[in-house]
Amino acid sequence: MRIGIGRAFSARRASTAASASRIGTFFQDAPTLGNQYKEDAFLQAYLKRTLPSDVLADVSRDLSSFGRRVVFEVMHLGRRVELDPPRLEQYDAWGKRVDRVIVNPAWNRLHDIAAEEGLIEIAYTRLHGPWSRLHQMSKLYLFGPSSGLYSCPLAMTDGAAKVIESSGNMSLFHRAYPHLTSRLPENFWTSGQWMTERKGGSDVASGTETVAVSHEDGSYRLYGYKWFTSASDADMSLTLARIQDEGGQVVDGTKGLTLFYLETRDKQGQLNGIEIQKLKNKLGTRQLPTAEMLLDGSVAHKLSDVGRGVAAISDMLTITRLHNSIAAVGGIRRIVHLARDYAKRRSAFGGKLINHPLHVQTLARLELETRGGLILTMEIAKLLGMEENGKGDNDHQLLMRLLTPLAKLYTAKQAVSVTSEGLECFGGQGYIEDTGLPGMLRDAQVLPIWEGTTNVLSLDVLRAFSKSKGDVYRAYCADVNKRLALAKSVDPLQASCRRVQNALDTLTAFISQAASEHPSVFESAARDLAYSLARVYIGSLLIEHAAWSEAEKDDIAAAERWCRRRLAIVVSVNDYGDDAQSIDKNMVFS
Ligand code: UCC
Repeated sequence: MRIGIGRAFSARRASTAASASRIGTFFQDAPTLGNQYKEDAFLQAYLKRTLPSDVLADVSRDLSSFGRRVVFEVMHLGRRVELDPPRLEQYDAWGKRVDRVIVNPAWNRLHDIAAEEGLIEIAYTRLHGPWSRLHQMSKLYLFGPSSGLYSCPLAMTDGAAKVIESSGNMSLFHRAYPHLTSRLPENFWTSGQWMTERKGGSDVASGTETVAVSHEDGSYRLYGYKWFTSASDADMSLTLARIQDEGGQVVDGTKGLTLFYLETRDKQGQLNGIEIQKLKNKLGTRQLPTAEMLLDGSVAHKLSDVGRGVAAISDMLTITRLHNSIAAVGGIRRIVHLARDYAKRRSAFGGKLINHPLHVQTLARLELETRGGLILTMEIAKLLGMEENGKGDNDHQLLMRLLTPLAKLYTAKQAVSVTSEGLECFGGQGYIEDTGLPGMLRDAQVLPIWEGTTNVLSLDVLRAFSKSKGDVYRAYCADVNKRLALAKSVDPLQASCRRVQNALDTLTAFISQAASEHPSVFESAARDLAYSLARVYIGSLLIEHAAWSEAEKDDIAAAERWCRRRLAIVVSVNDYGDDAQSIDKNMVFS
């Protein structure tokens, strides 16, 4: 702004020197951030309520120190990688093809910090047993919005560690897993997840054309074109390909896909049969070296059974979708913190923003969304931690299967709308690049797209229903009812419990009617159904939090507001039947 005014002024009166009296003496205070753990009362309360006290003491100590580090060190590195995005050097000065991705040194520093802080290791060393995932996800939540998208390679690294750990492939386990889970920067590897080819990244079964040719030493050579490879500077990757038989034939569809492991460079540091064709020119996430890659004989190792590639990579997607949710809520927490601080500094219409009820109401709505998204995401982290430490039961698994796509689709969409509203809280400054705010909106926009779009994930919710023959919903209802039963005796929460119960009844009636009379409506109802499931579940989680003996008044108010304004959307199957579908078509295409 200041620069803009100065320029306009000097263009009109080139001979007059700029002076304080002309530019004015007022400058708006920038928002500032303090320790991101200590400023997050809701996260602290959630962890206090959930973790055993000895674990809480350790975790809080770590988060307090990291909450400071993300603001005073990580955030500056994140800003540097945003301002100096990666570039591709394809040829050296003598014309030799080198395909080097040049990154700002801050990107490498973020790699080292991720290792030092154990952002992956915590989940696998399992020092805090079933609570280790909550510890890890809390750190990632603090890290994400400062990290210049280093959170993306970490998501894939975590997913790869999980797949390798559960694969039973001991040679890869000994080779790669110690690197993926290392706290030593010099040993720490990141992984890619190369799923998307030119035909698209949603319908992986028909879009994957990469072929794998077996080699006499038992390895494979991959040939294909990967269209979106996030973090192309990764040390290794998991990717899908179709194994060619001796006649050069492959099996089409899901059954033809196998999961492979490959390292991106050989022992001499040369690319492993990989050509980086170009870096993608993206709306946001410009910090990430996302590339198009040609695999031309890349040495790879089979990681799943033949034809089980989609099922195997789904384990990776479960982890990366959880990371996506944590990145979404971390991002909205950050914009809310910035807007909250700004409201105490900025004056307009005769008073600070904090004294304008409409502005504060807007912030309160953003805060409520942040709490809802966080509590949902943390619940999945909790379930995952239990499962990984032998404390989970069948219902935990069913719940996780359902809640993972729900949280991903719900938090990602909210990240875009909350970030957009958050920018508005800064007026014109929210639109100015130098503030760093617009990048937050650009980066949020990827969250509903990668790792499965909103509709793909809504269909994944239906897949979870049908694969489990409705058991995911049975586990879901039991879990919601358990929470309501605990909170029903808490006087101020009774109305909220009733609302959640009513919404659950509506959902159950809808699902039963659709299943018995109109199964064809499920596809067009999938998105509304998913939203309803997410919102009802969040309602029950906020009620549980508010029923805690140490809950604050605002926790009760948050549960009450959520349950009064945000529950189920699906009501009638008629809204999704043939008539509705034909109206949709006419409205759009007439
Ligand atoms: O890779 C990308 C960018 C990387 C960047 C990472 C950033 C991380 C976040 C960072 C935060 C800062 S983008 C790639 C985006 N693409 C996707 O996410 C794929 C989206 N499409 C789907 O999810 C589809 O639903 C497919 C591909 C899974 C559907 O394929 P099919 O062929 O129709 O699958 P089927 O036949 O339904 O399932 C095949 C098997 C079944 O197992 P079996 O055979 O035992 O019955 C399914 O049950 O896979 C199983 N399966 C699953 N299992 C499918 N989906 C799941 C699931 N979600 N969980 C468990």
